[in-house]
Amino acid sequence: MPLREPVLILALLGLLAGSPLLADDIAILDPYARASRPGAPTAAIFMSIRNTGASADRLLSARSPAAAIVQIHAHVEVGGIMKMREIEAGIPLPAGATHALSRGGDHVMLMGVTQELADGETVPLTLVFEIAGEVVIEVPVDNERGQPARGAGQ
Ligand SMILES: [Cu+2]
Repeated sequence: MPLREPVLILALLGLLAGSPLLADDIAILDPYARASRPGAPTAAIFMSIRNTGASADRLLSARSPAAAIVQIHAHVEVGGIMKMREIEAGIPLPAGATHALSRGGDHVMLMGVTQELADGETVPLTLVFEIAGEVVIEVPVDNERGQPARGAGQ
């Protein structure tokens, strides 16, 4: 496959530059972590995952030394209340698709966080894909991101 070598080089450049990250046919775009609240034992990680390959893949699981338990979560409505639920089958990634992990939607959940997640720090995260295998990224902590606007001066 003639594209193979350029993709590999891009992957190496991505690793050196930090972002975006390419590992074979998976690109991780704009990852960030956010503590549920200051000092909380839980946190969520958001990003966009792009499958740039020609075949479908699947995000199976994730792990991190920064938390005792890492799960892939979805938000589902139960009786009018949004609750988080583990996606045990993982997240399917059709060829060419981009799947957003975002506030109020799917996310990587850290439980039993072993370090306080302060702005400016990074969290190591390993994403395990069915086809692409393991993708290791450093996720910057950004507790301010995605806060709804609350008017001028606040
Ligand atoms: Cu969650």
